[in-house]
Amino acid sequence: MRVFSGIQPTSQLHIGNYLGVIKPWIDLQSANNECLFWVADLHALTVPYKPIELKKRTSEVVAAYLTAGLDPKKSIIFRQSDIKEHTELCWLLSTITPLGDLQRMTQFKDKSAKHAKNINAGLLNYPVLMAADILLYQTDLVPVGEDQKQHVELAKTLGKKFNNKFGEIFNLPKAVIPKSGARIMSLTEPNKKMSKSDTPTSYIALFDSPEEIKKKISSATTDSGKEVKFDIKNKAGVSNLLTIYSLFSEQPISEIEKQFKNKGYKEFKESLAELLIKKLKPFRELEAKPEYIDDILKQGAEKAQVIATETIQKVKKSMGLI
Ligand code: AQP
Repeated sequence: MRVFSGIQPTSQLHIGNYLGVIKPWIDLQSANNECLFWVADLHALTVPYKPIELKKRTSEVVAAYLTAGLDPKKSIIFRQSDIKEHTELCWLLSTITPLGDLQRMTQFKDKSAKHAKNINAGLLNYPVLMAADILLYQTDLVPVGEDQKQHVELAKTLGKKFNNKFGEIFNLPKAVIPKSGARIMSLTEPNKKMSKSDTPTSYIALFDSPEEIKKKISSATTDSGKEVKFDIKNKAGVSNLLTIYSLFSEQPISEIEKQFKNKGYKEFKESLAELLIKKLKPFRELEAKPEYIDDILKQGAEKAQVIATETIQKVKKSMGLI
């Protein structure tokens, strides 16, 4: 299977990005799939950003990929803006995309509300660029968190529509959503997704110091009860912390509930903080060598370019452009 997925270099990566996608990528890479993992720097331009930070964030994302276990010998690791066919195909696909479909997208509505002073056309066209990313590589599987499922479905719809109109060009992708960890919630507002563009107290970044981890976990929102029990409806905060505990410790939630029976939230949170400090140590100790990262991106782009060129040629031919 050809696997394709990426992350935006918008801010520091958090444990939601790690549990929702990076961890599942490692399993897909180990299962001998043909994997392409990339940095979505063009998507990152749709929200306010500092140009000087973009390259640094891109390197951090690649460094996090490598620390987590992505292997450039097994997977193609590249940067979106290095392959110009992404934007070319985005334009071509936009000519068959109904405006109403884009206006209906949950992310567009959420981000428009969050960045009310910067509702740019890129934010609206984000899913068309994402469809171009996916279809350009004739992707089979797109591992994503719950929030991106709607965009992958649109990519499939546009691929199908294009094939019906111009001939069988695109492979139709399928979203792969993990059973647990697909929607890690904010530490401060457990009814909202953990997001890297929110306030830093709401997420644990992969590079957070032990002190920051302890502070953020101890002040994570829970409830007025005492019982460490999974109950999304009445105990959203505790349930989220249990999910995080379970995924990092690889223990079932029921075991963790037993372990903390009659022990209260303080002890549970201290133990979770210790677990995170231990598990995130490799990210903290990471020494990102810029030349090494540039080299990986360059080699990745060369390999990705071959697939992208082949697809765009077929697309342009079928549309009467060649
Ligand atoms: N809280 C989350 N739980 C599980 N998975 C998540 N993902 C994001 N947040 C969670 C998944 O991570 C991948 C990369 O996300 P992205 O950087 O492309 O953009 P996003 O989905 O918009 O993530 P953020 O953290 O909320 O970033 P900002 O704040 O920049 O918009 C995706 O597959 C996503 O599902």
